[in-house]
Amino acid sequence: MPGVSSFRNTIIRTARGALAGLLAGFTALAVAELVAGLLRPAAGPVTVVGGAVIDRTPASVKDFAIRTFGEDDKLVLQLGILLVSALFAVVLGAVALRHRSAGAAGVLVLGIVGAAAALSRPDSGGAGDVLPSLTGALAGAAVLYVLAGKATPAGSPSGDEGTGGGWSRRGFLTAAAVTAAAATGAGALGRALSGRQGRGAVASRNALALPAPASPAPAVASGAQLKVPGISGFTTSNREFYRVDTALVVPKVDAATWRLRIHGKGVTRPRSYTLDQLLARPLIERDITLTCVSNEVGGPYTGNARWLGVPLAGLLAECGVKPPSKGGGADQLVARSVDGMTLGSPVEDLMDGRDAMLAVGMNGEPLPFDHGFPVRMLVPGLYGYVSACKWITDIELATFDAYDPYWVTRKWARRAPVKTQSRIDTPRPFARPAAGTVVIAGVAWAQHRGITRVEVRVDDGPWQDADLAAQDTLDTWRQWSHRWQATPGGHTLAVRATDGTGAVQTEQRARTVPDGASGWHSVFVTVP
Ligand SMILES: Nc1nc2c(c(=O)[nH]1)N[C@H]1C(S)=C(S)[C@@H](COP(=O)(O)O)O[C@H]1N2
Ligand SMILES: [Mo]
Repeated sequence: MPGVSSFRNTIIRTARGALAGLLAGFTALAVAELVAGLLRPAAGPVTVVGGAVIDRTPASVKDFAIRTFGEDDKLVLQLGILLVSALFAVVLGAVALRHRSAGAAGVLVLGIVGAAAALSRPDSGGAGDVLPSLTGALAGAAVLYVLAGKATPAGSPSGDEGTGGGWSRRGFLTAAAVTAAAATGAGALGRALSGRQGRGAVASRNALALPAPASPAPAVASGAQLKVPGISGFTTSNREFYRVDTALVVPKVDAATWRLRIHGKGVTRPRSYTLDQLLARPLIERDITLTCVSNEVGGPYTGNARWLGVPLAGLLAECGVKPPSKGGGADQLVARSVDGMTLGSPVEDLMDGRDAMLAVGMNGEPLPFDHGFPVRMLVPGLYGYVSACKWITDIELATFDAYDPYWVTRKWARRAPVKTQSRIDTPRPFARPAAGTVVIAGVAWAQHRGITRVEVRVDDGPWQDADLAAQDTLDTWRQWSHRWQATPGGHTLAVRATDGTGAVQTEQRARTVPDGASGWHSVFVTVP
């Protein structure tokens, strides 16, 4: 029965083609991982392509990703890249059954795309960064070429080159198994090597003893932390602190070789600092609440920590920088990180007496790698994207007219002071509290202006003053609570804050783009 056997052969061929493609793709990524592990982990194809995708993602899509996947957004992106690669691999496998060289060439083209992405990264390590993608692609192309030749069942017409016809099932499966094993080994070795490269950085962090501050933070005001179950902790632990950045691989910077360069417009004494030189200066310790501009009304991207750092204003003055109001020519400070991120802050704000700092410590320990080890910037009152550069390595004085940093080229505002906001932490949305006394509580923030009043409204009732916890400093959030006599039924609870300038939190709803969300946070609960 020739019809049935040719149908069966087609199925076998297709399955083998798909498997050959997937193995070729797997080999390419594994070999690339190995080469990246030997040279520079940040040059691996998934990392560079992921970084290139992040940089080209429109603000609205990025916002959607943060909203939908939260801090798992990077994992989702990496899985997406792997899924798309797998689809390409299956297609190239099918192509290779007919034209072995065309399939192999397809793998090489993908390698070139990876190499181009590597070169386009702002933190590119130079021409060598193309090697992981190109070597991986060569290995993948070779695997596809060989396996496609073995994929054609014995006794059926073979592909264009013809030489592969007649390979037995055992021949194909053996070759596939050997490839899979070799690629797995290469990938695992690559991972191990990448891990080893961060070891100097980890050791430098472990060895870092933070000096005592010349100006310690006063003890957290007693009464700043309410004893209400479900309210945010006044101090956010390093483990709980939100993380927002574009880094697919968290930069592991060795403190021993790290330098901070200060230069640019109006810098009469440009210079470069080592970490030891910064640590030898008088340090300040301050409680500061950091908020992300991508935080939705009621969202989680805000946290409060005790930071230790070098006052930035003094450092800038030492380099000859003057604020615009005192005749300085630069109105924008551009901070650059080791991974090529750029953030721009108003020089006037940095030198107006607030505790803008180059932070080295967070809640009593060196900065965690996730939060910018060894040094990050922090400016009370400004959203993170215009101030809080992590893994900072370069400060350039410039003007807002002359230069747009990373987020500004992506539709976010040049200047972005934190908007006055408040959040209901408890009860949770759709909670079912029992009738009687229910404590409504949460946090409110208006960094550097302070919170003077918080009001709560139940349904269409009047705004009622909440009880305010002690204000720690103007730069921290403030807790509040309100005892509500809950009656059966569905209720909408809303909150609004007033800041130190007397401004009441606006009801006007605004999206996070371009300069931060606004509106009142409300929570719907049902009292059974
Ligand atoms: N190098 C670098 N620094 C960065 C970012 C980044 O993507 N890369 N993101 C900024 C943003 S948008 C915010 S809100 C804060 C978040 O700091 P955290 O992750 O320590 O909470 O870091 C800022 N600093
Ligand atoms: Mo942010």
